[in-house]
Amino acid sequence: MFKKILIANRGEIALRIIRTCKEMNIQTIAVYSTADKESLHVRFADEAVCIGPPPSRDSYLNIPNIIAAAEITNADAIHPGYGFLSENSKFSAICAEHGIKFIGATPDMIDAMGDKSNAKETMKRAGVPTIPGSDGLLSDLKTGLDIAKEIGYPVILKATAGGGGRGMRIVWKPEEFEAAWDSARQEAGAAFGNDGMYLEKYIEEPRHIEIQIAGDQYGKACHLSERDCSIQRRHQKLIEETPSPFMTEELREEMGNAAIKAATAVRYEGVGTVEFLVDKHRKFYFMEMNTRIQVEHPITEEVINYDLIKEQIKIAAGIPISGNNYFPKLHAIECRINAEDPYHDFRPAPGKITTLHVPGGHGVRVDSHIYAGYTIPPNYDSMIAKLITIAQSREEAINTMERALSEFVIEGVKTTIPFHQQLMKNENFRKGTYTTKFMESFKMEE
Ligand code: MV4
Repeated sequence: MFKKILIANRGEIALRIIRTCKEMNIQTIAVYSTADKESLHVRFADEAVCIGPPPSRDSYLNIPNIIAAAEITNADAIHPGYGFLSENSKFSAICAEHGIKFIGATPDMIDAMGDKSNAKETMKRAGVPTIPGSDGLLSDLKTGLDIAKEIGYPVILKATAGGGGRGMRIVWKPEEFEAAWDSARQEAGAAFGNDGMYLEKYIEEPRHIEIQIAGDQYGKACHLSERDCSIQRRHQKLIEETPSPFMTEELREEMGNAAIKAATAVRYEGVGTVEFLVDKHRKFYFMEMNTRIQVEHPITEEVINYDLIKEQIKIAAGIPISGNNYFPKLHAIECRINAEDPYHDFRPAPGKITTLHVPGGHGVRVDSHIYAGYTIPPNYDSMIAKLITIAQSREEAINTMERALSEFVIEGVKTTIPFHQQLMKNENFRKGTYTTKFMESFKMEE
């Protein structure tokens, strides 16, 4: 087992990783930017190394500085958390070259899944359902138009290097195709330095349901059930829950098996997520595969009683997985509490937290790095806490969430707590009938 792990991240996820390391008797090294000098991850780790000034590209994305920090402290592994360098194939390769175990995917795997068209073709060959569309990249506009005519409108153009919805265009009729093609390619080229595009039938009002998987170094893989992440705004998830209110035992079995097929086909090592779009007929299609731990992992941990960070570390250390699939025994919901003003287009609201009261009691978990007197820097993600409730049923988990939200006091900055309070009262949310379109019609009441 590793003796020392460097955590190449900040905020709540850095704390989350340190907590598991402590329980596993593994020494921890925090890295921090000058903006994070007073952060809890710096205080909770055994050692801490400053890696640069506030901008991410100079600190949490600064590969030479992070590798230097790992070398001077004798780290034998690096945990990248989510975001930052977690899906950076160069970083994964550089860690390997330095004899440091990257607790995440291999460079080849990151590249294979990071190229969305390639990932889709790989999954199609493995027998995982994919959305009808082009076979690989579109060579030119004419081919795109021909395929669109064949599969029928609406269609969606997607950048193969895409992410966060960038370089994506829905095309409702042939007359709109050329303009969409030009602008999507231009956007993708500028954002990713890669303007490769592929085409799919557009699925209207789908649900985003993802399957948590784990694979070990010996080719074995299992699934750990689903998370429903359909409630998003501008490709940012606001709330996640498991089980999905849309799920049936039969569908879970089918999607779980498809996810295992996906993981086994690429000999996936580590924990990962296979994202699916599910249409109103409960037909599901591969969308993307994430090769990192995700923000919303705690809801899965809570319903199956399983430490996913511990599993990541064990897999990286060469310990085989049991191979059992896990099914939810409870219901869990996560509300992402962001320092944003939900009454003004969710605009970021960094600043100093003057008063803090964190909810507790039965069925409540809070993963957060904030404290009274903490100043949220403007340089990073606005998520400041994850409020997770766990209960025997969905209705009870919602009731616990309402109770926990009412106890949560954060003063000094605006937060998304009022949004979540209104969401818990929303009829569509309570019925569980929401889709990825939900936030387009949601309006905050004053
Ligand atoms: C789609 C789609 C409908 N049909 N593909 C959004 C980001 C990227 N991961 C893929 N996305 C979508 N792909 C087809 N063929 C709708 C979306 C989509 C979406 C998906 C999941 C969660 C929220 C979303 C919001 C808008 C669009």
